[in-house]
Amino acid sequence: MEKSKRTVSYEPKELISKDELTALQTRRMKNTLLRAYSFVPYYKKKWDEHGVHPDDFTFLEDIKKFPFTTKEDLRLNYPFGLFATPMSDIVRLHASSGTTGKPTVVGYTQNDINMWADLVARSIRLAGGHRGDILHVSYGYGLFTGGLGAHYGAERLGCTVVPASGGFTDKQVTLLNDFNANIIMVTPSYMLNIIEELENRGIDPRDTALEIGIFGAEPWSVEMKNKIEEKVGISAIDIYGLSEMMGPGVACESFEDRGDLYVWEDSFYPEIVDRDTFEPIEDGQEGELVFTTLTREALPIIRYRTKDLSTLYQGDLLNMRKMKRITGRTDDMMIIRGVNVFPSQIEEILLKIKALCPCYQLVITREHNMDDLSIDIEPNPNVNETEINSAVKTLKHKIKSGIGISVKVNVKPIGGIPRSQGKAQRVVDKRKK
Ligand code: DLL
Repeated sequence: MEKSKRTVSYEPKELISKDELTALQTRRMKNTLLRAYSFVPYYKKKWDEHGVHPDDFTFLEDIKKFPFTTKEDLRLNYPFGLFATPMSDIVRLHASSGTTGKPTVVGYTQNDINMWADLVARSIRLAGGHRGDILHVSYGYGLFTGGLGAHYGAERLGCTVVPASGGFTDKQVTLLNDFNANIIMVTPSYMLNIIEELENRGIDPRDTALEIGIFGAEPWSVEMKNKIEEKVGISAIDIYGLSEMMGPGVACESFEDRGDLYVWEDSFYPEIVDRDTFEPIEDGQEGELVFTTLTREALPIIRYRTKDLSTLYQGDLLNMRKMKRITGRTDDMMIIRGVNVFPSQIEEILLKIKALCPCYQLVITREHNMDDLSIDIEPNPNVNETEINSAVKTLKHKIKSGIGISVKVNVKPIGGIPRSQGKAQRVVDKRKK
């Protein structure tokens, strides 16, 4: 199917009116609160201490009376303490490995798995996918929700799924070529490795059958998106999700209304709160995304603080609101000599410099109580020394004038920066010893 001929079809559930949506969300939210209070002792205790009860909820804005849930709450209840169903009803477990401490464990009933598959199928459809597409999944299969989440959703839509998982990039390229997949689901950073491997084999990525890439699981700048679209000749669609809500498919960009993502508000109620005070803020302003599950049976989560920074607003296509592409996470922010810097700001500048390869790492060090940021970069192949020196100069200058910090730049040999097979590690913090 040619890219230009793709159309998106919608199901009645997605075309719900604003009033119907509000009524549905209110009903589902009430059930979720009752479920959490009745079946999860941790919520009961916390809300009793806080002086709130599900009876205090009548309208959607009443959700603001309830306390937030954080990753710490999940850790404290490791592994199954927040489950609202007996283990005999849990058919699947996933876990996300944090950088410190215990992983957070999430559980699903059969209904949860079905709902998840429906929402991922809906996301792939919104991204332009159809029954009959050959869909290559390079998100990792296993405890990470990416692989199996994408897999079940793609099958639900009726795609032919290639469950490649992450890694073995040479094999991925062979499969992509031989099976003629027209959709790929993968992290944007791993897509860069696949592109590199194709090029190493002398294959122009534009000559593959790929038409659509559905990328997520990590922050990626608009520049990265443009670069992938240009190099592969595909539509690079953004998909968002987190294990605490279910996995991929909480929100997705539309093929027909490009830029930003529609939130599946009939299943997840989004709020934005001030990143410092945690006070709720109006649509249209940036802050931390907070979600409440509306249909989860096994793991109802109320007002989960994601640490992801975004803005909610009403799009044109659906009555469910849109969220802006994630600009960063509150815990991603680096403070370099008093200046707040997000890795995405550096990526935006770096990717505009043609002589540099899009793989990079930011290294933070501390000397004499002062933090320093250096950027490890690789040049593109076939770039000469003069061009590299000029690219380094441009990079330093643009970061100084755009962000206001001085950085060191280390040019590594080609292949010198570790390639990701899933989520890329963009920041190496050498201060933590
Ligand atoms: O990354 C689920 C997922 C898999 C989403 C595949 C999309 C595709 P976790 O491992 O729990 O779940 O990590 C969730 O990843 O809070 C964000 O910080 C980040 N993230 C996910 N999608 C995006 C995106 C999966 N599209 C955390 N843009 C989230 C930016 C994203 N960041």
